[in-house]
Amino acid sequence: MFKKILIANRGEIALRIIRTCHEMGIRTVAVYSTADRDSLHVRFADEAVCIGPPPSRESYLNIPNIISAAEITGVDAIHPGYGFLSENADFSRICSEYKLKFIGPSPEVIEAMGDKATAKETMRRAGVPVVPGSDGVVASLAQARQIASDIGFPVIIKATAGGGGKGMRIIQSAADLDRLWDMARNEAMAAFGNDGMYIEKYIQRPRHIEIQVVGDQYGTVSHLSERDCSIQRRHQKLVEESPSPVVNQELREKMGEAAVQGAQSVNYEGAGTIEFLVDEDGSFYFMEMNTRIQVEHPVTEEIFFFDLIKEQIKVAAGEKVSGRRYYPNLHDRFAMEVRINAEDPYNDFRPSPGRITAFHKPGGHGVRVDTHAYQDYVITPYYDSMIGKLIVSAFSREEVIQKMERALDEFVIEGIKTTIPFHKKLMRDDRFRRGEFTTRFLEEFDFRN
Ligand code: MV4
Repeated sequence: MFKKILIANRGEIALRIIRTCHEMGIRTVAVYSTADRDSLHVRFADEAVCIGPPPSRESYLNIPNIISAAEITGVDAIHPGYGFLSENADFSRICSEYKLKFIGPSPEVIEAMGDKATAKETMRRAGVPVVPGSDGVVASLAQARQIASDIGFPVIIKATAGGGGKGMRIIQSAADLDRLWDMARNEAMAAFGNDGMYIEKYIQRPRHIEIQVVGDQYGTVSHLSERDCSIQRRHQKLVEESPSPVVNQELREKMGEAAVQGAQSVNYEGAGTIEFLVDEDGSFYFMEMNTRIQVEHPVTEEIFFFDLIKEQIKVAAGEKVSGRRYYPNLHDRFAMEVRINAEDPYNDFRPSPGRITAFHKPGGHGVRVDTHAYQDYVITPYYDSMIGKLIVSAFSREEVIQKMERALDEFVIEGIKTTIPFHKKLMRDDRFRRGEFTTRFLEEFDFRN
């Protein structure tokens, strides 16, 4: 097992990783920018190294400085968390050149899944259902027209270098396609330096349902059921839950098996997520694979009573996963996470940096708060606005929502605006309470009424 791990991240996830390392008897090294000098990850790590000024490019994305910090402190491994360098194949490759174990998959797998058309083709060959469309990237507008007329409008064109909603265009007609094709390609070139585009049938009202997987170094992949992440605003998730209100045991097993097959086909090592679109008729289609631990991993941890960060560290150190799937505890549980962002929901979710003048977290049975915030903590404008996650778990979805409402009422954050009022309103919405929502839900939800 590793003796010392460097955490190449900040905020709640850095703290989350440090906690598990210490439970495992592993020493920790934090890295921080000058904006994060007073952060809890710096306080709670055994050692801390400043890696640069506030802008991410010069600190949390600064590979030479992070590798230097790892060398100076003599760590065996680097945990990248989420965001920043977590899905950077070059970083993963450089870590191994320096004999530092990157806690995550190989650079080749990161690269293959990072190119969305390649990822889709890889999954299709492994027998995972994919949305009908082009085989890989489309060579020309003429070919795009041909495919679109074969599958029928509406279609969606996606940048192969995009992902997470970046570089996509919904196309309603042949005229739209002619008009938007070059525009979309030029945008993709400007944004990603790669203008490869692929096409698929547009699914009008899908749910976003993802399967958590963990693979070991011996070719075995296990899954830990699904998370429903359909409640999103402009591709930012706001609420995640498990089990999904629309996934029955049969669908869960089919999606789980498909995810395991897909991940196993690339010898996937580490924790990963296979994202699916689920249609109104229960058909599911591969969308993307995330090759990192995700923000919403605690939802799965709460229903399985299982530490995913510990599992990541164990498989990185060469331990085996337990089989084709993990089993939840004796009684089926339900869990839900809401993201607490320093944003003003009354003002188009505009970021709201500043000093937290009062801070009280909820507690009690089935309530978990993962946060790096505290009273007098200053939220700077340099990083993303998520300041914490409130996760509750219980034996039914109804009970989870009741508990969430209670916990939100107890949560006190003053001095900045947060998404708490939004979540309070959402929890009272009838359609949400019935579990009737798609990825379009928030387009129609006006929380001020
Ligand atoms: C789609 C789609 C409908 N049909 N693909 C958005 C993020 C990126 N991972 C892919 N996305 C979508 N792909 C087809 N063929 C709708 C979306 C989509 C979406 C997906 C999940 C959650 C929220 C979303 C919001 C808008 C669009």
